[in-house]
Amino acid sequence: MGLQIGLGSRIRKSPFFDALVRHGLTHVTVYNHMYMPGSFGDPDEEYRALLERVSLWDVACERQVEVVGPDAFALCQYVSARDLRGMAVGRVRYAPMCDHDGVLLNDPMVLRLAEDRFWISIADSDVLLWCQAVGAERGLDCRVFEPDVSPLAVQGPRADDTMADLLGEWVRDVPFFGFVETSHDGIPFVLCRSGWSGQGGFELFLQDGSRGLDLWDAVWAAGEEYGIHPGGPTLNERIESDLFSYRADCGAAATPLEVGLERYVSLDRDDDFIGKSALLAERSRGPARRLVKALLSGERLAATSEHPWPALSPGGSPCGEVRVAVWSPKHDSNLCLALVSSDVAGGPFTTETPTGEVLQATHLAYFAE
Ligand code: THG
Repeated sequence: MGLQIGLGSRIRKSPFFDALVRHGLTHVTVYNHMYMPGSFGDPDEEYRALLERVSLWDVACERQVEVVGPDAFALCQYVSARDLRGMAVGRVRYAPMCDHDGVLLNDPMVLRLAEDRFWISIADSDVLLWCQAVGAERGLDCRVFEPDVSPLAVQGPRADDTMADLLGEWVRDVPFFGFVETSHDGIPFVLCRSGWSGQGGFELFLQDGSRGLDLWDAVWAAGEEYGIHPGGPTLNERIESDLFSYRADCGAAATPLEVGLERYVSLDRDDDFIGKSALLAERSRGPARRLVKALLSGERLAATSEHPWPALSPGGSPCGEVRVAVWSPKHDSNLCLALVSSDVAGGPFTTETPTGEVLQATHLAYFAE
């Protein structure tokens, strides 16, 4: 018998979980102490459905941290490296969050539900604890908790048609990173134009965990005439589209300046935020490493490795690591993200796979630039 990993009931299941099993889920990972679906057994078809039709993803593991009360804005503003001033109700901002050393802690989307009420829609780390502690230590008057909210993503060129059939033509007017509270068949959710792909679409933030299967089935039925397919966050497409994955792309200790998130960090803000002085110092000396996107030589890679691969400079010395590597249909080549020292970044390097094969990396771009 091969390796068995016992997960048990500490790993939470989403309200959509039984629907995933019904649709033939084959690959799952763990994110924010929950199962996150990866694949239903045919990654090529999942990629095609996302680029050409419409794809349905359980992303309930993108948990919400709700901050509500008179000082809710003050807390969100202080933990965010991005300036949130001027953000209207019904709008979203992508707002990286750092620790006091300027190290990235998370890269959430922040939704403003009311003047004094926010959802911080988090990547994989325990932002709930961080925000509760920072709020309490600073004596801020607000409540910080995890609400019963579970996002479901509808992504791809036919996502608008699918959601218009389900909810009405008005959905086409929802702007990017804008949202409205709505419902279908008594199921309450926030409809937001967002999602972790470059193909467009919506996220439905389900507000009643007991109605998960009803919401999944309703979207599925509406999408059937558009060729809807089950999927999940799609590794090759998201790299092609420059979407950052916290911890997959950088490990535990990288800064937003190293990983290409500088344009989402408001270093010239006139107010203080956690990590500001460290990030200002880093900006003036220049980041030590850079996240780069590069083409990789060799046969089509089947799946990404469980471990990063060492990156070697043209002179043969260690210069960082290849964090993720995958076949890219868009580039008709293997594609990787590598975190390499700044003196090597921008040029060629090599990497050694777990089977000892040496692949040539050809620089494409600094990530997200
Ligand atoms: N949806 C929701 N929550 C999330 C994610 C999500 N939380 C975790 C993780 N994903 C956060 N990471 C990102 C990264 C990029 C984007 C969204 C979430 C994104 N970026 C756009 C871009 O780069 O073009 C726009 C950014 C901007 O202009 O402000 O969409 O996927 N609910």
